[in-house]
Amino acid sequence: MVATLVTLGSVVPASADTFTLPPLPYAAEALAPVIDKETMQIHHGKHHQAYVNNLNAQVANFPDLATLPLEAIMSRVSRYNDAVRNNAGGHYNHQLFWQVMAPPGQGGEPSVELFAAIKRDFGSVEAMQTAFNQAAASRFGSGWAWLILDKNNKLAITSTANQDNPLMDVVEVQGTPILALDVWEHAYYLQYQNKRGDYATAWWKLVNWHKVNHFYHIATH
Ligand code: MN3
Repeated sequence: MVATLVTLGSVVPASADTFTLPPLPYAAEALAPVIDKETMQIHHGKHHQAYVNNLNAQVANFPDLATLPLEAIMSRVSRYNDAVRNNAGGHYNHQLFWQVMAPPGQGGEPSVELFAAIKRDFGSVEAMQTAFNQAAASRFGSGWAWLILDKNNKLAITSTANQDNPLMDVVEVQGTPILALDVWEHAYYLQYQNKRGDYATAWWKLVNWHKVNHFYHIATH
């Protein structure tokens, strides 16, 4: 007796996933010696991939996730569950984080326009960096430090817990992020162990000012 083959009318290919992991904009080893290759491989390939997978799993519960830009999901994140908040946040935050870093020596410097705004709002680049590192150091547990353009079009430093970010309608200080630092232990522990401050200080060697300048320009025009 010949078995009857049952074929599905349509097969949804894997590429139909709403959210996908973008490739790193540089090789995993390119940020060494500030961030080592293994940390980058695990952080991007395992952690960021998990946020993408877990966010895709929520599309069945909230079909509008498939139709909205990530930034729009953030601005109305209070409508969803914690899984969307954590994983859409994780996806957005890491996409930004990879972009605002470059191999040491390749990141350029603040544009004339951004430099003037930093001077206006913090006094100097060094004072801004000190405030940023203070925010990174004082964030209890897991989270992020941010340089944002706030609702008054001024630059401000803030930090958020877990995978929250300043675009979310659930956070205290809202604004447009132009620079982000991941201070979860998974971002630095292999190389820096418990020395989060050393990681934050060294990380400035990686800042991709070309991108930060661009994000500032977009946010202000
Ligand atoms: Mn991370």
